[in-house]
Amino acid sequence: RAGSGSATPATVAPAAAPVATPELTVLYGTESGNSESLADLTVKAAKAAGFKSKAVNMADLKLGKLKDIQNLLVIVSTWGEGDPPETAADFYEAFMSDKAPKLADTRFSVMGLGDTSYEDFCKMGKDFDARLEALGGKRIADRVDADVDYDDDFAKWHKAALKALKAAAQPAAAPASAPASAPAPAAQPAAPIKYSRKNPFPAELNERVMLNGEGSAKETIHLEFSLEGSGLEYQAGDALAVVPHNAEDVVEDFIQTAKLDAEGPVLIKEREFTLREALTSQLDITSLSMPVIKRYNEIAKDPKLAELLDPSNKAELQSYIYGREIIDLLHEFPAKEISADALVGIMRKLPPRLYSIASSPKAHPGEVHLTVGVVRYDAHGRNRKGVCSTYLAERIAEGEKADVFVTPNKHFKVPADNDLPMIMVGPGTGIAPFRAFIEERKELGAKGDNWLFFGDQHYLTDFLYQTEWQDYLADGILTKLDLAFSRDQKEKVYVQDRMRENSKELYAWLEKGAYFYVCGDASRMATDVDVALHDILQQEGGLSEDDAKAYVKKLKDDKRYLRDVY
Ligand code: 2AM
Repeated sequence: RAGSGSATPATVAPAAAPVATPELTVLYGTESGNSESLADLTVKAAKAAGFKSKAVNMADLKLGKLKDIQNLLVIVSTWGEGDPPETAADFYEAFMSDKAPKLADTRFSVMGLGDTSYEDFCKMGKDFDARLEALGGKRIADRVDADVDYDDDFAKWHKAALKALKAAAQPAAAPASAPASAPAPAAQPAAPIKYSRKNPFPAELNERVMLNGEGSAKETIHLEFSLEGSGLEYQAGDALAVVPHNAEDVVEDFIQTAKLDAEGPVLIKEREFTLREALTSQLDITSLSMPVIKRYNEIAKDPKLAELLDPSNKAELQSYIYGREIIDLLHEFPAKEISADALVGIMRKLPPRLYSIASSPKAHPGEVHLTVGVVRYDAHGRNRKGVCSTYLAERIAEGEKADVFVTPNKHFKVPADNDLPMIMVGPGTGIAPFRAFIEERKELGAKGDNWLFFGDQHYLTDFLYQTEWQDYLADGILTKLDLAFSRDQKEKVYVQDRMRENSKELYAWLEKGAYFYVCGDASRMATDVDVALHDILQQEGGLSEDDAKAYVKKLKDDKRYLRDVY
């Protein structure tokens, strides 16, 4: 009887010659954690397909080790204007330089993550792919450049890449014990946790508070959501993704401009919606990008647009896109005839927006808080609204729900050692994670010193969470608070000016092992703060320019210089 333990097999199969389990490395460069979680899924699928596999962060890989990797999958995201993720910047630089080793034995495939609304879409993926080939690597599956809605691309890519690697890694003459006809084990990503990117949690809005005083030019709101019953967990330093809806008036305007029936049916991934529903909750109806214009003009066939899309007119196209949205395209280049389905087909899925969490779960169990700057401006003769920030400001009421999920930010955390000092630079909404950090340290009973640099336009109206900071200061949890209100005097004063004024002490804190955190505007503030940091090291540490750079590099390598910038 089959299954009977006492049965002696009539024949004993000869032990098959041991076949070494092939190894596979999934190398990732991540900023908000998406590449990292896809790398983890790829590793699971690789293991299921018979590989010995691990995920490696670019931040942790020595360049010289690259040549020892035979089977390599790379997942890397692109940030801002074609930049690598913060944690991958050093690796990227070295990899693109002539220090990179020859890769004669490496089989590879690359998946790039990006955002089609940026000009240098998926530049990192493209660079890694081209460089791996130039160094002698063998591409076993085509690169994929994925937009914010990357799930389907990822599924296709990792299945194709694993299949190709499997075929290449397996000796042509398969051992008798593994008949050639046996199907390879299907690559299966891990079972998803209940609430996730794919299945966001409807979180109830408990409270919304306007943080700016009357007369402020800013509109910054504090939001408290309930995570009760979600099973969702987060840590201070993580981000919350919010899946917004478009504004009703923007949707109506869109439908009228396109001269379509709001109640007519459209299909999106085989699901039927009315056009109004699709434009409200499913599609990115605002972000204008080259791919959107291209797809639109396949229908509109406007010669002026065709001209603009010509590669020789790249600069003109960029300047056309600047400050415009899809509705401008519909107005300025009306299509003679466009069906609802065709129009829907030019747009991408409405992407979630990430916000740095402003609370510690230890201080607010079952809740998550956000600090959101509401975006409104005029451009090209129309009022524009930031999709998600105005959704949070005016389209959900207290007691209503918004779809959310947590995206971890593994490195942006309070120091593991409770005694080490923290220096936090967070002007504007950059304050958010530092409110979480201080709450976290208070709950932990951490004794390390804490120093906050905060700035905004005016003391009277824009001192976000003023009373909380003053209480922390009185309690001694906050050791030092330096404020830069840029528009309260004739000359602008910024956080980096306050850093320079305190250069001696700042240097002393760093020498004592302080962590240095920056959150907020990436394009100018974070760059200027970085320059100030280098200057302070030269001035107070007596370091040369190169030594100051090396000091900063060491801070980064030790994960003591951490940025969450956007
Ligand atoms: P400003 O708008 O008055 O110039 C938060 O938005 C604060 O950051 C504001 O006080 C803003 O000042 C300031 N800010 C603007 N540019 C900055 C920069 N390059 N470095 C630091 N802070 C900056």
